[in-house]
Amino acid sequence: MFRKYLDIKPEVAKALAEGKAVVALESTIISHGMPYPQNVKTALEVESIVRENGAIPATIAILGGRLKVGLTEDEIEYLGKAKNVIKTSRRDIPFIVAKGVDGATTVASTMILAALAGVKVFATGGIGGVHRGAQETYDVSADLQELAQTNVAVVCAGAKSILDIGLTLEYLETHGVPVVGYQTEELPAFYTRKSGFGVDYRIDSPVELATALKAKWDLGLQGGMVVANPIPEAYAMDYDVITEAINSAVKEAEEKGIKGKESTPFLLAKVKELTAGTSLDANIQLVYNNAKVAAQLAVEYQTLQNK
Ligand code: PSU
Ligand code: MN
Repeated sequence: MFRKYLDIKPEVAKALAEGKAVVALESTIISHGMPYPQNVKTALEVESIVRENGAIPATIAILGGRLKVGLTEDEIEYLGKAKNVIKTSRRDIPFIVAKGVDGATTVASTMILAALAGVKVFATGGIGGVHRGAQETYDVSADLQELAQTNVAVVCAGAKSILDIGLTLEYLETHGVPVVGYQTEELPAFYTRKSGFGVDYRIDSPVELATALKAKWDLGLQGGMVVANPIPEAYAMDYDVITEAINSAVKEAEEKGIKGKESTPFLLAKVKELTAGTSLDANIQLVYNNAKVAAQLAVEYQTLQNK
């Protein structure tokens, strides 16, 4: 039934049919997470890195109401420039399809489309989570509920401290979502390698990660996995600089009454502005690093599956 809504890029369809590794990539990071032209440049470079590490990239979005698993270079360029692309999470998908318009997929909706196509591994920058002050606002990203129910592993650089990282971890624990540290015992906080919070398990190699993922799904344990991969040391930001920028961004969002789906994009843009763009460089580098680990994981997972 769902197939009539779905356009899988031929190269991706072929890889899936042949049991080759595929890595899903999201598009909200392109449309709402980074400015043009860095967004397009990064998205294309991420695809190359996935290829260099032995997997086929599938950037995911909704274009003209069609669910696209795998975009062409022109489509990525279009998404990066377009002004009217709608940030699309789980609840939005049916309406973007029904109206036949363009939607950039968040972590939640990218997981949904990846799962429909049979893609198991996904690389991004950071996931959404429980926002600071959520005790009052109830602002909890739909990404977390998606991780609880959809079978896709998400390689990210941890959670940004625009969020309440402690509450985000509690939420994931309640919903049975494993939070794995890739070569780290501490959960990274996106721009920095440290957050002050531990991970559930430290895993040091892609094959070990793949083995755990396969066991999870073979056992029918529904849901995803957060693979938290720290930003490379050379690109990590100064803890005090980024903390101050984030605190002032959160304060400004509160004062301006920014709510709902606008909240995350507002905070991301504000932090970038306050750090004179150095956070954008860090953001780009950590996404590259996640693409590499995701491709390696996808290759090992596929090797186990094909045995
Ligand atoms: N965090 C980032 N960069 C991003 C996002 C989050 O560091 O681009 C995007 C992702 O697409 C994520 C979404 O899924 O924001 C979460 O939005 P919300 O909090 O409204 O669910
Ligand atoms: Mn929200």
